[in-house]
Amino acid sequence: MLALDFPSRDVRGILSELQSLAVGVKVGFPITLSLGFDGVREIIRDFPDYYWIADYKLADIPEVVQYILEGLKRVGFDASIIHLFTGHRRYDVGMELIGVVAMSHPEAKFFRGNFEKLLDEAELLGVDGIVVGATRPEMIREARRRLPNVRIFSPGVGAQGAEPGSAIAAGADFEIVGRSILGSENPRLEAMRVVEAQRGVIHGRS
Ligand code: 3DU
Repeated sequence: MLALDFPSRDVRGILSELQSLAVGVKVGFPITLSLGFDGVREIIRDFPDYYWIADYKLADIPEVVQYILEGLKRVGFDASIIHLFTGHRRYDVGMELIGVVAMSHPEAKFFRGNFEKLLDEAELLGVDGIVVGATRPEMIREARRRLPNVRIFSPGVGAQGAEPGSAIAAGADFEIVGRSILGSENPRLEAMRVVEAQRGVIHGRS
């Protein structure tokens, strides 16, 4: 999946080029600040085959989260990322929910002590997916054991150091890649490299 953070190039061109290589696109504040929600809505409308994830990492009281989720659904998103540490009620939005359990960046030290509790919260809330950083393969393995039916999304591949395919090898369902593709001279070629590494894992070649 592509993390479409920085609109350094022609966004539509990149989305067209990656259609056969990426199954989803994650959109957050960086690109929304430049395109606005109307711009994001138009892009989602023009590329309906991607699984569109709203990554605004929601962390608020349930009434506010419910209201925001309804708005994001109207923008056209298929799923939304929420923080789990705030605690939640069940939401009625017709949209998949993905809870943050363990972030990939080195500064994310608080996730280590709270990992088990956040997994408990993900289970209690019945989320469809969780985020576990690709740089933390031992946590991916543990999350896969604990929540066998929940999809695991792993950012941190490429720019943050995790090798393409490594999170999938540990049990993740999807790897999320941003800068190493967006910042590349040839995004399609870079995405092919990632997909080829993932295929290698799936076919047991690595
Ligand atoms: O490092 P990259 O450029 O490949 O981008 C990673 C993306 O994943 C980026 O959009 C960042 O916001 C997101 N992310 C998480 O959601 C959670 C993490 O633990 C790490 C990155």
